[in-house]
Amino acid sequence: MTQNSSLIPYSSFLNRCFQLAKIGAGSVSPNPMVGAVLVSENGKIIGEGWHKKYGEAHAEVNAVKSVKPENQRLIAGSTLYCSLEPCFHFGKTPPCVDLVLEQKIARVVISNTDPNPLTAGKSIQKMRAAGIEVITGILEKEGQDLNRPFFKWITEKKPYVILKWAQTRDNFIGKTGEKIGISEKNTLRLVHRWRSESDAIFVGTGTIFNDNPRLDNRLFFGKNPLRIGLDVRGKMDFHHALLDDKKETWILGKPKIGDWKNTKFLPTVHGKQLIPKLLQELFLAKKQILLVEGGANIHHQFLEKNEWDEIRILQNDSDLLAGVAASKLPENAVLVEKFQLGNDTIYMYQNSAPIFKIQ
Ligand code: AOF
Ligand code: ZN
Repeated sequence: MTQNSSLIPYSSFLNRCFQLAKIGAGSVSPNPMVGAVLVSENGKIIGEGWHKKYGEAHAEVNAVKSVKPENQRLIAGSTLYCSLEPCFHFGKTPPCVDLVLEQKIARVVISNTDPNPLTAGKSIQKMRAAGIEVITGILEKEGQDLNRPFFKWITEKKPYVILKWAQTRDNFIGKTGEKIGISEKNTLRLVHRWRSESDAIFVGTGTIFNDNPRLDNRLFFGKNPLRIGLDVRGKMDFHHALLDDKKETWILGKPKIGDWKNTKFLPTVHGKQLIPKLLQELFLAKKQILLVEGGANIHHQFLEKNEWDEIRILQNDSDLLAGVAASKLPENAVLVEKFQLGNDTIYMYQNSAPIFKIQ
């Protein structure tokens, strides 16, 4: 169904679903972020829910659970708004479509059909067959934008790749052999937020030896992602933070003897096969979002293969005059957002290639 002015109320409730869904950022991957709103026949919101944590209850279940006892009689006959088609299958949780039927919900308004082959329109069919009015495709593009990593993951079986770098106004990302800070403190907090919303962070050998990064999330709430460092020749030593074995870590390179608890060595992932092999390993490990923090050589390899989905550049207004040059922005990069944080300007680009074909 296409959108027209008579569907504006649908849009506003679905926008609320998107807001709710986003609370799950960083906690639900590799599942999608999903929000649901229950609206009674007289147009009042009686329940709201979102998918909070991977493996736990889905948005629809939380929306039904949130209804106050005095409003429970209003569920039958109500309209359920969901940012994604309710699931059809028994996964880590039972099918949400059965909950919709049990609760005698009269109408369901959906933004996106679930591309997961286990659902993929089957719930829509089942609900229609049971006499429920189902309206789909409202704010479809916005729904897909919300879950770009999930759509790519399901349709291409690959993680979503975000290239991130900080640069000076004159396009330098640093100096060889010297650790220099470019971004301001508040901007670093934003970077840690991005880390918390990612499943893995990757850096190359140059960055490890230059900056000795910890690659953790210490400035924002939420989780620490998997740390990945490239060390083909096994030159890292125990003063490197990535070898502290304190957090889940992959080292792409020569194994080091030791009693490792959280560190895994993947000796075969390098050379020409580096990117395809890494993406495949990440997919198998259910890591959906990869943040690539550098350096320029690593970014270059992802750009050359067009294996990237977003580029996020943090540009400080200072000049460095000389140093390591930032990667060149590819022609297929589309600016989708730009904002200011103190003396830093944040540029967010997306790859113009569509991730997911609108059916
Ligand atoms: C929904 N509502 O809130 C979400 C859905 O293993 P499970 O049971 O958690 O199922 C995961 C799949 O369910 C996921 O791949 C996607 O297809 C769908 N996610 N569906 O009805 C939700 N998060
Ligand atoms: Zn579900």
